[in-house]
Amino acid sequence: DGVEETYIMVKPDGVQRGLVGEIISRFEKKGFLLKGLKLFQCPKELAEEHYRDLKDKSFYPKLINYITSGPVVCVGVVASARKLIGATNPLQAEPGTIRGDLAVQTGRNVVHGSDSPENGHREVVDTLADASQREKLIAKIGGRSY
Ligand code: DAT
Ligand code: MG
Repeated sequence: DGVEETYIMVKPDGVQRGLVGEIISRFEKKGFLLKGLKLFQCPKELAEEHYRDLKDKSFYPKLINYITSGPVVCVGVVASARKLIGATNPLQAEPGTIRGDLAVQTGRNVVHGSDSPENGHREVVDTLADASQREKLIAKIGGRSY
């Protein structure tokens, strides 16, 4: 519909550290409209789909292990949200950003945010869609249901 959306995911370290409220609160206080929200155990097949562009990187197996290691919180927001999240390496992320304020390690950077409107829409649909859209995803990744 032409409205930009971003898929935010509080990663397993963020959930385990009790940062879900803090992170969602930043998007709410900024004024972004929440489109969807859920606690989710990411299946390996979906993690691989989500990070498919990184599959040749040396850290890819660790990344997949980490993202599937515990529940994540999926949030869809209507807005471009990368600036609030900050740089991939939390030591380089500006103070005031989520990663700049709350994290120190690239491999434990507490939150994901999609990098383009197209990926934002796709990632929201993949995790927060209604049941009929989920059926299409299951067919696409040829995996189990979740
Ligand atoms: P971002 O999450 O900022 O969009 P990305 O898409 O380049 O960053 O990478 C996805 C995730 O992969 C990132 O949040 C953490 C992990 N990652 C990226 N570069 C890494 C590195 N050099 N070492 C370890 N993990 C890395
Ligand atoms: Mg990325």
